[in-house]
Amino acid sequence: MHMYRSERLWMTLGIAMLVVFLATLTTAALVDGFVPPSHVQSIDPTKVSQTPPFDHPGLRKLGNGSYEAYYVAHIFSFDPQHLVIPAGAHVTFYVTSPDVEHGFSVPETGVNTMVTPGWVSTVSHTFKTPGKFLLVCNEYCGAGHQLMAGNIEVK
Ligand SMILES: [Cu+2]
Repeated sequence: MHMYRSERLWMTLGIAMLVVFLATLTTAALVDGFVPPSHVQSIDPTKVSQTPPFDHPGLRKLGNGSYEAYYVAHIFSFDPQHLVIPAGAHVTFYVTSPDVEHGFSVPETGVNTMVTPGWVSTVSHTFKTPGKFLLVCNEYCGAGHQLMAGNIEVK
């Protein structure tokens, strides 16, 4: 099969770019530990209020300075609205929604995830210094979206 030199060149460039992108993706996944933003844990969105541990959202102590925080994001508030955690705590947030798509963001901390009905989103952060952090929904979720906020107090 005859191929022009320019065809061969472009095909080589295309394959080389593909190899570079796959190598970057593989390196990010294996070396840097990057994973898709959403956890693979699923939940029936119609039964969130009856499904443990989301039937009693809040903070759970695991020991060794680690905590789990279970949140339900619904129109137009977070449950719990206010969370108090000790300084230095490593908190893993588990967030779900029984209604529509929401956002879960704690500015200045890197805690930021989408909350999709039917799925449990997970994000972790170590709160090193005391202070009061705002928790906001950063996905437009309806007419009361601007009211959807809470706070996290680190003592
Ligand atoms: Cu919202």
